[in-house]
Order: sequence, then structure tokens, then C-alpha cells
Amino acid sequence: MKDVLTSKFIKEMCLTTANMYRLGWDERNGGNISYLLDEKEVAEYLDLNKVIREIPIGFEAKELAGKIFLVTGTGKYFKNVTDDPENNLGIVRIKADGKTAELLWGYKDGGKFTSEFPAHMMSHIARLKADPKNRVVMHCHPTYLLAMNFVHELEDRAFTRSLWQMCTECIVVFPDGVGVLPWMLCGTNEIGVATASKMKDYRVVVWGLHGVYGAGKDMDETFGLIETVEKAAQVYMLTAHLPRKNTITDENLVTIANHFKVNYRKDFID
Ligand code: 2HA
Ligand code: ZN
Repeated sequence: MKDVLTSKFIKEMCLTTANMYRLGWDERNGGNISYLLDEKEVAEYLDLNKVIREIPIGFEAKELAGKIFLVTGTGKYFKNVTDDPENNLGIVRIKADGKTAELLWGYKDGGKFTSEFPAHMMSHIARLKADPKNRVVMHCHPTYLLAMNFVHELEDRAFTRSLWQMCTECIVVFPDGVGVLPWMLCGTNEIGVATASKMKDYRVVVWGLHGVYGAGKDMDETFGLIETVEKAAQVYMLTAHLPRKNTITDENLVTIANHFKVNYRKDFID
């Protein structure tokens, strides 16, 4: 059996958490990632019959029974993942009852998965229905996007339009727009249900006055999605207080969306 620390999925997780920390999106224990793994690939590194311990999930995720996820640990800092993956990350398999996770590797100091596990698993369920290739759910606190939350209306259409108008390629990267939730208590099943409900239509969900959720088929795509939203929010915050001389028009948005043949939210265009 090969050493799991040499696997592509652990390396990707280390690289991504390090990048997110470097960009200031994940202060202290902020942020969490869950990554749906391929069972055959995991079997090259771990004995799938060897369960270290069982961890209650706190809700029922029957749709994900048998699926294996690499997940960041609760209370852990993204800053530290690369130096100590086995303490800061865990690989868990959802048991047939949907209520228990079987730990196959990691959380070495007795820890467990992120407190946002419900939002992650419920989002995976919603995104897998929309796109069977979806594998990654990512949460973080990007600075400019968070700042924008304090000065912009928290509503799907208005928020999406403001972001689309900030960078020409935004509508190509997230043609489905962004969903926006009001401030809610984090770490609960309720915010998980609300996030998953938005995830039926959107791959980006803003948690009002808190941060963002992104979903995608791999780590690069999901990271790139959040990176693009954050870039647009940065331009918004750098210009919102200044007189606007030029703008990307709705006609411009439609032109670029048609050129790149993306299925954009038609009802978000005036
Ligand atoms: O896990 O970001 O939303 C830390 C958080 C909670
Ligand atoms: Zn958070």
C-alpha cells in the first residue's frame, strides 16, 4: 500500500488550503473544505476495511452512503495543514445509516470534521443532483466579498449583477450567478439546509456577513470560482465610493456570454 501523504488528493488539499491562507481568506480556524474522493483511488493508499473510529454526523445523509470524503478538521487552521496533514485533515466514509461517519485516516489527535459538516454534506447532495461530476465544496471568508456584504443589498439578482459588472469574464465563470443568504447562525443544520437549497441553482452561495461557499468538479475549478468572485468584490470595493464613469452594460454581458456559449441567468439581465 502506498503512503497516503504522497496521494494527489492530499497534495491538492495542502496546496489549496495554503493558497487560501496566503490570500487572507482563512484567518485562524476560518474556512473548511470537503472533497469527494474516488474509492478505487483511496484503496491504493488505505485499507477500506479498517475503521479507526466512528463519528456521529448529527443529521441524515443517506444519499451519500458509502461515499468517501477528505475533510478539514474542526478548530484547525488552514495555515497548518501542509506541515501536519494527518492532524488537520481526515478521510471519512458515510455509513449505510447515513448518520455516522467512519474515520479511515486522519484527525490523529482525536479531532473530527469541520463544524460546517452539515452544510458541506447537504451541499454535496444538492450539487451532485445538479451535476454528477461535482466533487468539491469550499467555504472561506474572502476579505473584499465580506466587506461588500456590509454595503450592498443581500439579494441574489442585485448581488450577482454587481459582481458581473466588475470584471468582463465574471459572467463566463459564474453564469448561474450567486445565491445570497441573510446572516444566519453557522455550524447548524438550518444553515446547511438553506445553503443546499441555494446550491440547487447556484455554485456560489454567499453567507451574509460571514463568507462564501463554492462548489465545483475539482479543486482548481472551485478555487477559481471563489477567486473570481473575490476579484470582482475587490474591484467593487475599490470603486463603490467613487463616481462611476464607465460600466459593463447588460448588452456587453450578453455579448460575452453568447460568445463563450454559457447558459447565463437570463432573468438577471435587464
Ligand atoms: O470552521 O469558517 O463557518 C470555521 C468557519 C465556520
Ligand atoms: Zn466561516
